Amino acid sequence: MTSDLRQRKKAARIALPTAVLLLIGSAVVVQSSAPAAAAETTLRAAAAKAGLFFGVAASPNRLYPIVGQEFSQLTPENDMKPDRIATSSGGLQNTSGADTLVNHAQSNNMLVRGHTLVWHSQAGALQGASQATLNTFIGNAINRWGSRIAYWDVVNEALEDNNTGRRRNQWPHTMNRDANGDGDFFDAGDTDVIRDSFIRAKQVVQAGGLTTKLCINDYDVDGLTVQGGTPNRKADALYDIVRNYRQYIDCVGFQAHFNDNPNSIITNDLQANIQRFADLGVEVHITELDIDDDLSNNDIGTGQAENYRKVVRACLNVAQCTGITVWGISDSESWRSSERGLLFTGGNGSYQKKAAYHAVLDELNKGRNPTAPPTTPPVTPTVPPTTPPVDPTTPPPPTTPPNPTTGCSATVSLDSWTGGFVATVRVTAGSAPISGWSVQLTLPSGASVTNTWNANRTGTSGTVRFSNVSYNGSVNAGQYTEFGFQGVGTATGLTPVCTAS
Ligand code: 9MR
Repeated sequence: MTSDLRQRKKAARIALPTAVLLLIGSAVVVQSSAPAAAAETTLRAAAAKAGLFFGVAASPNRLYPIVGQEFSQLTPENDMKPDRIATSSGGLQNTSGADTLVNHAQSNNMLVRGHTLVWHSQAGALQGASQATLNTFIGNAINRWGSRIAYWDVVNEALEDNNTGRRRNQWPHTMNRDANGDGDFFDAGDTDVIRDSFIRAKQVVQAGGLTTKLCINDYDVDGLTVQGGTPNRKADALYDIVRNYRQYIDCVGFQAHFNDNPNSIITNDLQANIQRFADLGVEVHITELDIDDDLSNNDIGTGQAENYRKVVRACLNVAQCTGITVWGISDSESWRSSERGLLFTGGNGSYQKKAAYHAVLDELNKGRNPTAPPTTPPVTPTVPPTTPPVDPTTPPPPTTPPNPTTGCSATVSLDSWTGGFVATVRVTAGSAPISGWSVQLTLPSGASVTNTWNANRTGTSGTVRFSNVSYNGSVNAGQYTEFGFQGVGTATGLTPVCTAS
């Protein structure tokens, strides 16, 4: 990041006791209609219950117990960057730190985000490399860890600072060519390092039968607007990239390094921006979250804890926002320690929870959409059930309506357009907790699935089966989790059948 992005105004801070902050937070809570469940006491458990991961950036020398206890996803903060692992010919070197992190994640049942393959900064021996060499590196890096990496940042920070909406003009973007001069790099004759890197990554994933999802990641792309209401052109440019290359891009990372730079503040339209990317059918992640503790010119919230709460809530309110990662454990061990932007104080394995931690945990425990009505509200009969209108074309209701006391049930809501659809499936546990689930449904002829989030999938057309991923299999009694899929064709009359394990 450039130094102008690090400019901070340091106003005097008013320390509020944690308990007061929590009281302020709880005063605005609208209770969910779902039965109250015991609050989870770790970030990873609370997030899992809400159907998302909660992760942390980590280094091999800081793999303290807290990493596996509080977090369900790990991003190597520096150990998978090209300057660490790439040779000038696109080979791999010095992978021991990355290996340690991947192994640690695996043994603690954490997802891994690979960070990062193509980046103008920290390029090391790849600085100035050709697309062919980048492609070699992309293949080597993806294949080394295979499906042990759930998400890879294929391209990082491709867009310029200062809200211009332009690509960077330093390598590797100097390889870009706008053949017809129309101002974009999306045309057939254009050369685009973003497109070509994603095409290569997708080839590698498909050739290896990997489950790894491919992401583009950037900062200052969080809101629809920046300070003062100006459109966020950097976010708009990212949106255009994802829309144009949707077939290769599975996920989008909003870094979310919030500070006092006018382009780096938290705006009220964060959720709407997450939603518009989600509507393209990609997963959205908050990938590098930290929030300056005296952010003074933000549009929403006043204190750090409240700002954390707002960011977590914006993600929770969009089903395809499937994970939040904080960029380090504690303030003193952070890249921006002077802004005290994280959830813990302390260091070297001994950490103390901040008000921001409690706010995040509390917000996660509320789950997704606590104030929204159910997407498929139950139909309330307007006539007494003892005198139902007789309709000879309608079969009689079952004499023993299904009312499972255990197991799970599933409902689906559809968002359709000409030629395509997005389905959101809600899996609800019966009166007993479940530790895993699968949902089977049959798509009409001509419809097929092109993308899935929050679930593993078998099949793309006809009868398709979905099952939980590592972080959303456990659902408490009466609670629900959601997954989604996008498809082509028309999907009507879907009847999901849920089986619990
Ligand atoms: O936190 C990282 C810091 O330790 C490194 O010195 C720096 C340079 O590699 O990168 C920091 O992480 C950056 C991330 O890789 C990309 N987005 C911005 C992050 C903070 O600068």
